[in-house]
Amino acid sequence: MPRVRYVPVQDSTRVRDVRVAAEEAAAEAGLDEQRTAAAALVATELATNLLKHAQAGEVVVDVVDPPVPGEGRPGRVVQITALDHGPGISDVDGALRDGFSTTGSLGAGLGTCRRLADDFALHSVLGRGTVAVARVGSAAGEGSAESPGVRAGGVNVPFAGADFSGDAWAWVRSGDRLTLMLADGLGHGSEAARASTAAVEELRHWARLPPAECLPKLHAALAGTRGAAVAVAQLDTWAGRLRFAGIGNVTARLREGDRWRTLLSRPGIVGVHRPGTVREDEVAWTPRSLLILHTDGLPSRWTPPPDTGPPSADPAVTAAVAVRDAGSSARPVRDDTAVAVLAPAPPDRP
Ligand SMILES: [Mn+2]
Repeated sequence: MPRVRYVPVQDSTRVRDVRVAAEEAAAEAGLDEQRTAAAALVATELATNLLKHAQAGEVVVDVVDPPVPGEGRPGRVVQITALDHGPGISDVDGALRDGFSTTGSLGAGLGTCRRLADDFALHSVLGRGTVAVARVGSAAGEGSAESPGVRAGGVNVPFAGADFSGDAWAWVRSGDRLTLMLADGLGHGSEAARASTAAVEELRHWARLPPAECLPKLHAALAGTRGAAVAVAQLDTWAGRLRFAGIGNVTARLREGDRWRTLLSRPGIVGVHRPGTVREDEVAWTPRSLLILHTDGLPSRWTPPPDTGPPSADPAVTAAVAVRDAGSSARPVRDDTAVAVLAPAPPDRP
């Protein structure tokens, strides 16, 4: 079962823990020595930067599917997400230049992160904090040969800093069909993770099926586990249509222009109790659309704030901002929290 590594960073002793987490994730992802070193350096820099700019924050290190998935290949990319509630960075472009440092530290700098990582995105709002996401895969630029015009990404935060998250997301491709799935294993901890991991593994066999046909396959595969709530969204890039089906309590929000629409799941528990019929929604997907799936670690009534996005922002950044800002309200988090985002690729992307 894949681990999710969550490291709160309150002082410099935790920087080493973040580096070790990145090295462990790199080993899990099968990265070579050079890419492992790159992941370790990026992780060290992001953790150091948290202390420098915000005094404290959190780093999540995870092995994820790449934002543009290859045909039939499982994700083997180390994702390092740093979140803080600090004062924010006033000069984001400047902070991304090599050699830029606001405090004269000897850190490699965020410019180095951007150079070493396959993807690097920084979101900073003065007074609210900073989110940085870096992905390091086996080779820079791999898989970017043909862009389907859409990207997906997510963030998974285990409850109480546990080794495993009961939530899991996956992003797979079959021809023109790209499928984003978010599963919430019942409860939390390793047994919940076993259920959601089974859903991820089974999904990889059925990437060509529409969501309503995929869910019964997942239901069969999850028999004997605790079961999971599962939402499946599938974009047909050729037709520009998004199909959605879900069973259980995973929330799906679709931005259509200026409003958010909720895509409804059926009651049930995949692997335990399946509704007789699984209804599938089909909606148009445009370059202004944005889809956010989240588990019940976020309040089910949470509404994405008006400044969510923009749609072309890195989907994992949008997910991380949602986790940070929705989780910072008065309501204490009592469960694993995962958010997965489907977003149009920026038009100017090379
Ligand atoms: Mn849950």
